[in-house]
Parts: sequence; C-alpha cells; structure tokens
Amino acid sequence: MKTRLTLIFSLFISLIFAQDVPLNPVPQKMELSGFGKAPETFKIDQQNTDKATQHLIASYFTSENTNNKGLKIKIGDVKDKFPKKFLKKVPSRAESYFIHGNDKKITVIGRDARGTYYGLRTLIDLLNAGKTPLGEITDYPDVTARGVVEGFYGTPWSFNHRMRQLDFYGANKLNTYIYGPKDDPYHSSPNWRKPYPEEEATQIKKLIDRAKLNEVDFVWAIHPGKDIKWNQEDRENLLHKFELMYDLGVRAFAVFFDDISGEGTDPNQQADLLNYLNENFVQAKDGVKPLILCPTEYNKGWSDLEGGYLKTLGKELDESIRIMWTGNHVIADIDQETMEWINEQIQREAFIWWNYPVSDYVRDHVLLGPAYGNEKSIANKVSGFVSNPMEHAEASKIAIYGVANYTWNMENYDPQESWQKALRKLMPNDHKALEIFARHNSDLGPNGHRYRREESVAFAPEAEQFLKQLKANGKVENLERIRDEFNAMLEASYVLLNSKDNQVLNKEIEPWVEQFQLTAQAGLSTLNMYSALKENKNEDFEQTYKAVKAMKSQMYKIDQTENQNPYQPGIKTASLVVTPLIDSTFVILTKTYNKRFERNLPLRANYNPHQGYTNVAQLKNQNVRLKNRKLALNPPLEVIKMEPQAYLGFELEKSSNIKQVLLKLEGLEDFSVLNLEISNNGTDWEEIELNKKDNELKVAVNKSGKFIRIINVSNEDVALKIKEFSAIIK
Ligand code: 14T
Repeated sequence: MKTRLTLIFSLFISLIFAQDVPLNPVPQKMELSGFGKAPETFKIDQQNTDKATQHLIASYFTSENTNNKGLKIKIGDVKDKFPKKFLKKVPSRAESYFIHGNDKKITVIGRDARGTYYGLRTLIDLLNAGKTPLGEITDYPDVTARGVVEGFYGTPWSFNHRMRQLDFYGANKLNTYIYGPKDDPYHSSPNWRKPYPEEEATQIKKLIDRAKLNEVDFVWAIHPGKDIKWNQEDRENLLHKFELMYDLGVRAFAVFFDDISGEGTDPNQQADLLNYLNENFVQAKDGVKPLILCPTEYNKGWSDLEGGYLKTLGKELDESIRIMWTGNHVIADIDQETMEWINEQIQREAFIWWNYPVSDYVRDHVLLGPAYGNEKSIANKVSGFVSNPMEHAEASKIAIYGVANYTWNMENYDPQESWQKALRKLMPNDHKALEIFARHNSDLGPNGHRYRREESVAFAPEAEQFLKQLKANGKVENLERIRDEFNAMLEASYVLLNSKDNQVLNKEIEPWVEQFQLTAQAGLSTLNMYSALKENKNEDFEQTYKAVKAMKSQMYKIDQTENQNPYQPGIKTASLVVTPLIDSTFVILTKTYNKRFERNLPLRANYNPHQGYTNVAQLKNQNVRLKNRKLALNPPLEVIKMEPQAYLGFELEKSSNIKQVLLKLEGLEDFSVLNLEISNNGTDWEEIELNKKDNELKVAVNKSGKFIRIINVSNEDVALKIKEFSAIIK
C-alpha cells in the first residue's frame, strides 16, 4: 500500500513538475520527491566522456564553482563503474540516460556518449534554474534522428546564424543538421563537382567542429540531379566531392534528387549511384553514418504509382539507406496513415522532411506559431524527423524548439505549452510582447500549397461577434475587448522594437513588427470612427477616417519597399483575422456614414482587382500581384507540367490596354509549343507574335484585352519553370 501511494504521489509530482521545470525536451520519466536548492559549489567526478561532454562540463563547472567540499556529481556511461542498481535503470536505447540525485550526490549515466551528454544537459538546465533533482530521471528520445534540414530556397543562413543554430540544437537535444541550402552553388548544379573555395571550406569546417561540440551530426547534402550524367565520370566526381567533404570533417551525407526533371529522375540510376556510394564510401571509410536520399517523388501527391519510382527505390536501395518524405503533399503534416503508406512503398521507415516553418513560397509572411499538426503515434514509424525552416534562422527557433520536444517525447508533446516556453527562451524579459506578436503572425495566407495555420485563435470569436453585430444593427457589445487587443498589440510592438533581449531576432522581424504597429494603430482608429459615427461627430469621423487612410498608405509603403524578393515581395502581418476585421470595419463604417450624410468617401485604399487565369490544377491558387502598372504571377518554385491545351495567365478586372508581356521561362527547348494569346471575352482569342528563340521574351502588345494567356498548342506535355510572367497594363 505504501509503495502504491508513493508511486501515485511521485507520478503526481512529475506531472506538476513537467510544467514548471525549465527542461526542453520534457523528459520521459521523472520520479522526483521534489527539488533541492542548488548549492554554490560542486565536486565533479568525470568518468568516460567524450569531447562534447568534457567541453560542456568545463563551460559550466569552473574553478569558481567547484571544490572538494561541493555537491558530488559523478558523470559517465554504462561502461564505467556505477552501482548495479543504477546501471540497470539506464534504458537500453541509443542516446538514453539516467540521473539519480539526493542531497549528497548526483549521478548521471549515459547509455552511450550522447546519452551522457544529454543527461548532463538536463542536469545543467536544472542547476541553472537553481534546482537539484531529488529522485530519478529516466530519459531517451522517441525518434532516432531529430533536427533541421536547411533545404529552403532563398538566402541561405549566414555562418553566424548557423553557429547559433548548432548551439541551440545541442541545448535542445536535437542531433541532426542537414546542410542543403538550395541557393548554395557548390551544393547543386553545375558546381556540385567543384571543391568549395577556401573561405567557404574553412567556415564549413568550423561548423562541423561546432556541430560535434553539440552532439549534432552535420549531414552534408549534394543536389546533383539537374545535370548528372549516369556514367563513371560523374560517379567519381561525386566520390571525389565526398572525399573533400570528409577531409573537412563531414561524417554523414545526403543526396537530394528533389525538384528536377529529365534524366536525373531515373530511380534505377539513382539507386545504383547510392548503392555505389554506400559501398565505396560509407562502408569503406571510418565512422560514416548511413546515407540519406531525398527522392524525386518525395510526396504522395507527386508519386506516380504506375511509374514504379518509389517501389524501385524500396527494392533496389541498400537497406541502410534512408529515404526522405514530406508526406501526402509537398507541405503536409504527418499522420499514421501517411507513414503506413510510404513505409510499405519503400520497405523501410521513411525519414520525414517536415516543410514547416519554411516560408519560401509565402515570403511576405513570418511563421511564428506553435509547431502542431503531426500525429503523436508515429514515433516508431519514422527513421528521422527534420524541419525545413524559414530563411529567418532565429525566428525559426520557435518552431524548432517545438520539433525538439515533439521528436524527443511525442506522447507528452503539448504544442501550446512548448510554444510558450520557446518564446520565453528567445526573449526572457519581453516574452509577453513576443507572444502577442507571434499569436497574430502564424498563418501563411492563401498559397499554392494550400497549407494554412491557425492565427489569432483567442481573438477570432471576438472579431466575429464584433463584425456580426456591426453589420446587423451597428450596436456592438464587445468594443472594449477589441480595443484591449489592439492596445496590447500596439504596446507589444513598442516593447519589441526597443527590446534588448534578442537583437538577432529583432533584426529579422523588425519590418513585420513595424507593420504590426501600424496595424494596431489602424485598428484603434477604426474603433474611433465607430464612436464618432455613433455620437454623430462628423468632423471627428472624417478626421479619423483620414488618419486610417494615412496609416494604410504607410503600410502600403512598407509593403512596397521592404523584403522586395521577386516571389512574394512585401510585409504581411496579422493577415488572417485582425487585418480583415479592420478592413471590413472600415468599409462598413464608411458606407454607413456615406449613406447617412450623403457623402462619398472612398471605401478602399488599395487592392488588386485582377486574377490569375488557368486550367492547370497545380496553379489554381497561385497569387498575382499588381505593382504600379505591372501585373505579375508570383512565380511558383516547381516545374509546371502543362498538358496539351493547358493555359495560364491573367484575367483583368475589365478590358484594358495591354502594353507588353514579359516571359522568362526555363526548361523549354522549343518555344513553338506555346502561344501567347489575348481575348476580350475568354472565348475568342488573338495570337500575339512571339520571338521564339530566347528564354526571355518581351513582347510589345498594345492591344485591348481582358484575358492574357500562354497555352500549350502542341500534342505533347510541356514541362517548364516560370521565372517571370507579367504584363504591363494601362
Ligand atoms: F525535397 C523536398 F523534400 C522539398 O520539400 N523540396 C523543396 C524545398 O526545398 C522547399 O523549401 C519546400 C517548400 O517550398 O518544398 C520543396 O520545394 C519545392 C516545392 C515544390 F512544390 C520544389 C519544387 C516544387 F515543385
């Protein structure tokens, strides 16, 4: 009876503690009677440990806080001398550890070197919070390979950012960093064959060293598929490049075949090559980890079962080789069914490439919400789980922190709680301001992949009620709650802009915070419009109306000058709930005012009345943007497959003068398969003469039309990449 009670009691305690203890990831099992107060000095008894652990010990336990009378801490792994009863409790899984503590002595035992390191991490996190463990902590990761794949398009992370990331991974028990930035020329075609220039090589070496100190596998990825020749020469080119990277210290490799077309996509050739590398490199050299392959068909939506691509890989690839998978779509959350389907195809456990919080297809947004959506039951169905982040490295840590927690201890993962802890970690003093900002900056807006996130969750019902009542009878009951949120946003923006907590983060999010500040102000002023209207203060109403317009125009200016990438230029914030609320409120109030006082104030500041026009399913949700007179398709990253008679282009608000069309295409050898056409009704089309030689076309049109399109007039499928498709209209 007594033991039962103690058990229940200690379980109870461990549940409470899971929340207050500053540990990330949350340990699997904590059976503690409580915490002691961390003493001032320690006495370290270091057994068999590796360099990373020694480094961590030395960085925490200095001559300042160690002496012979201090609290004893004994650290080592299962090969060292420890009491049998403790050794028995170290889980027999890779990277696990066991901690026993009382007021006399703390023991940390790792299953292996990494386990020891993680045990020490846990202990130091507790000591940093002024606590010692009284009782036992038994811990191990659920997923073998956990971490990040730097695999996005856009500006690769800087050296300093990468160094910070690696430290962050070590601190959060992530063990994998896959280096594969799409825009590193020595990672992809045609330069993958060449060695890194000296300066880059030196930096990579430093990164590898830093990864080792954090118990992180630095996985170097190559992306040779765009121009690889399936011959001995290119095999040797690859081997040679691997050798060079090995000499820099790389001990884990990946080969990416994503985002390519043509010869490179052949699964038999891909498998042959990887098997060759496995045999002649991985097996032949010391200490190299299993190869990782990113397949061409890396998600279910793109997999052509009849073509047999995945089955071939599954059958041909050596069983040690891991295969990456993004899920049912390019951007997808992972569930049990996803895993069962793919694992069956490839006859092994897929290595998940989670495309979140990557924002390379919604670059005008920052994604700062919790990492949620993946099922908690997939732990033993994956061989790895890595997150593809944003080009904003520091801001990505919010999601990465969640991934660290999720992959370590899935059953106990609480996205919301983990998110809160991440915000505190990133901004210890100003986390509240960061939270207010982040809770309104998590959705992606409409996008080609149709991946969306929750945003402004607690505020959304208030916003809905407000609008409903405003529309119905103009009497709103929750005005104050709406105002409170706008005020909170406004204050948060000031706190953030002046915060000294994390300058690196500040630099990344600053334009978004500025936009957020204006949004909050515009929100408050629209509420002032409401009050003025209610009290029949016409002059006040018009003055406030003007102010909102001015704020909107300032926001427009930020949108047109900051973050001007060619894909989704600009700065969007609070785009799911708050901004639509403000815009609708502004329109409703102005309409009512106009009607009541026979005025004619314009309803909207700026909006794009034109649309995309296509019968290609892949592009149905692709946005178009208008800047000055130029209407442009936001170029998709992927290769577009156009069947015969497939078309894409624009539908203008009304027939207008089309001055010129600009087309930059890639991957098209023969331009005669395409026609450029315009139409006033969408039925009768007029062909516009093309200069069909170049990959870049500037066509003077000077005709009136409502529709503009390019259409595949051949009998074959056409695969191409759109770099730019735009029209100048009058
Ligand atoms: F290899 C992959 F698993 C993968 O996801 N590749 C890319 C990745 O680099 C990118 O960051 C991510 C988000 O945009 O999606 C993949 O990029 C694409 C997406 C496409 F729809 C590449 C080609 C596409 F057609």
